[in-house]
Amino acid sequence: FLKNGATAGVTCVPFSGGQPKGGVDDGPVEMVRFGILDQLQGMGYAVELSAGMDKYKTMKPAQDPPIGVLKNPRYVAMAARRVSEQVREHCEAGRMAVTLGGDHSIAMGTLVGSTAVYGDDLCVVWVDAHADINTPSTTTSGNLHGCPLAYILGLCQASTPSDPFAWVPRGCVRKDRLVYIGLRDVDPAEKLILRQHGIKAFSMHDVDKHGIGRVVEMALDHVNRDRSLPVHMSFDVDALDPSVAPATGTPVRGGLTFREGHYICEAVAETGCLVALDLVEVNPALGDPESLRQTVAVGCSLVRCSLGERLL
Ligand code: NNH
Ligand code: MN
Ligand code: MN
Ligand code: MN
Repeated sequence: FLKNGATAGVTCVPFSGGQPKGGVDDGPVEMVRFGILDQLQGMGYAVELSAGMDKYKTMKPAQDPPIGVLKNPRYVAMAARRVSEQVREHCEAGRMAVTLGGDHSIAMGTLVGSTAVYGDDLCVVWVDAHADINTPSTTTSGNLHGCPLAYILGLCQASTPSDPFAWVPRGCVRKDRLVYIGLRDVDPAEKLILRQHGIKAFSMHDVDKHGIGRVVEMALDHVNRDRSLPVHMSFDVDALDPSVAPATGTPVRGGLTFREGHYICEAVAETGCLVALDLVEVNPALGDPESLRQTVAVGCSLVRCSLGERLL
């Protein structure tokens, strides 16, 4: 799919409006400071960086009252819309779209961007402790980073003209082309949604039972049996165990080990099908300097592995 697989189109999204904790907006700059762009160049990629990352901080609307329970709805929608345009440009140009967050609400944008180019052939591998599939009516937190997939899959009510998310093409990702790995903190209403819509998910229980090798194989078999379709991987760093990635807003114990996380990335890279990658929820403001360094380092390392860095 990649006309020029050797170019990485990187979009930095310093955005935290999809959840209440500050600091996750500094995730991208910390990963850049750690050297992710040079590292990708060192691997042989040309790096094309989206312009205007400062805009995300200044685009916050003066007035953004909650809509129902949803917090910062206009801000989240504006930021995600901008992300969608930047990711679409990278995909159109045949680049590997790499998006560094930021909280996970920005995935609404990355998926609109990638599906605009790859259509409903696009497969989504969502690596997360959480399912991020709450609708505006099921979310109890009102945090939009817990909702992106409900919009993308078209599980929310039809949009009204005043809906800030009216630009999101409902159902741009097919339910049978989404698969989860790493789940362990799923809200009761989300469990119902997954069951009702037959959405495939591999929880940490499945990782324990089958081993990560078999789980990734089964996950890819589900969405992309012939390994012929384009894949977008959205990796929430909280999928990793908090001992591996402590600096994140909603850590949940019992997560992926360092190697399990990397194995997923290596195995997806090996298929040659990856066209877009999100690495989100790195929050440098949480924890001591060593937790920060460790989390930023593992985030960069997951990106490199997903883009084909090999152990040997
Ligand atoms: N499900 C919860 C919610 O809707 C938590 C979501 N938090 C995340 N998702 N970090 O990845 O608010
Ligand atoms: Mn998430
Ligand atoms: Mn099609
Ligand atoms: Mn999460």
